[in-house]
Amino acid sequence: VWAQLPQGPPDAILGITEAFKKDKHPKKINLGVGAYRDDKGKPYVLPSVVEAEQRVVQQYLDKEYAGITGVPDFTKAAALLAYGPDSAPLKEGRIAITQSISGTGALRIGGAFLQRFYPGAKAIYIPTPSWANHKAVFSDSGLEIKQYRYYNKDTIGLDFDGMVADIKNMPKGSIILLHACAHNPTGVDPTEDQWRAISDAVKEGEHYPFFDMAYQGFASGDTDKDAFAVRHFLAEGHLPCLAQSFAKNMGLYGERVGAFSIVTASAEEKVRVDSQIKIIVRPLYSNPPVHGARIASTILNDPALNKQWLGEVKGMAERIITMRALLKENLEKLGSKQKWDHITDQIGMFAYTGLTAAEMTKLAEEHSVYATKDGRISVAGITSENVGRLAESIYKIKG
Ligand code: PLP
Ligand code: TYF
Repeated sequence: VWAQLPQGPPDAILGITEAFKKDKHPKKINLGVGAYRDDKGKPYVLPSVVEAEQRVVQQYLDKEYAGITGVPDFTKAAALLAYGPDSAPLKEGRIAITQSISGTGALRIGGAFLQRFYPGAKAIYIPTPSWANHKAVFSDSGLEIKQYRYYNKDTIGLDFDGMVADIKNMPKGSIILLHACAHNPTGVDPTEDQWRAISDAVKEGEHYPFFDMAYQGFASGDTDKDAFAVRHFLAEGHLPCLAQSFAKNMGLYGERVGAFSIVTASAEEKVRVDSQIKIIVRPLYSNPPVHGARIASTILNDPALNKQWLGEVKGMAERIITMRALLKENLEKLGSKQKWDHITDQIGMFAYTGLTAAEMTKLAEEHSVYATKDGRISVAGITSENVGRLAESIYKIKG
């Protein structure tokens, strides 16, 4: 049956780990996939997660199916985390929300919902560049992919003018995907003032904002600060939708904990939106797994544990910020003639080094340092021990 089936390419990001595993170098470095590592280079299970999981297990809860939209205590708390306690739509019961298979699943439900019901063109504008999976998720949802300018490779920063001009040139009522914070892959975010201008341009065009928030807390170490864009859009009267992931900020990667929500115009509209979300989810996977959502819910709903978790998120964000500074410092100490300010200016899990694909290949082949060909490195994979060798490797290639 499959004799004619072509071999597909490996995932651009997850494929890196396979190449890394095959390398025999004793000091090889993997900066490919965006997964947090502690300063010993080990995966990190947050102490708040360990505590919450023990509490969940000790309750000997039953293993019945969750409802189609998941664990209600979790989704309520997830909405509160994103939109904030002062959010008018939240207080007025106008936010439809469902648990999802992490952030990817949330994007996929959103894609399906928009494909089925959005009254305008079935296209979505994503930034150039964007997370590699966005194109696949939305085109598999039946949406046409279009792009807007985002990154300026000359400044290794935001192409703010290009972005706003592109938003203004989109057909009225276009769907636009926005990374809420810690843009992947560039680590380049708009400032708060720039977000205000972006919100104005989106409003002017009557566009539909779709926020992808996979790193709340990871950018600044403060979950409220990282929610600025989403909350500002709401305050400005936009009615966006939102994909949330708890993979990074709770380290719950493999538990697949996320949420998809739609801000609606009224409590009555919310009920109808809810009903259609359920109809989309039912044939996709029926209902989500409960264990990870129970862990997240325990953390979010217990004030002491929540406070502890926020401290741990801050700790992860701060270690990343320290590694950025160390990498830059090491490159400068080596006498690099390049400017490396962007390494410390960028935020979140990734740094966009500005290295070309050919230079990234050299980095892997000659120095056993693995990362994506676009020059992105996962700063979370840098440690006090490997930062020196990393800087030397980059210096040998770039000067
Ligand atoms: N969106 C962005 C921008 C991401 O970087 C990621 C990856 O972590 C996701 C969504 C979704 O990831 P997950 O499905 O693991 O929550
Ligand atoms: O960009 C990253 O590295 C993370 C993790 O198919 C990831 O977002 C990468 C690829 C993928 C799923 C998750």
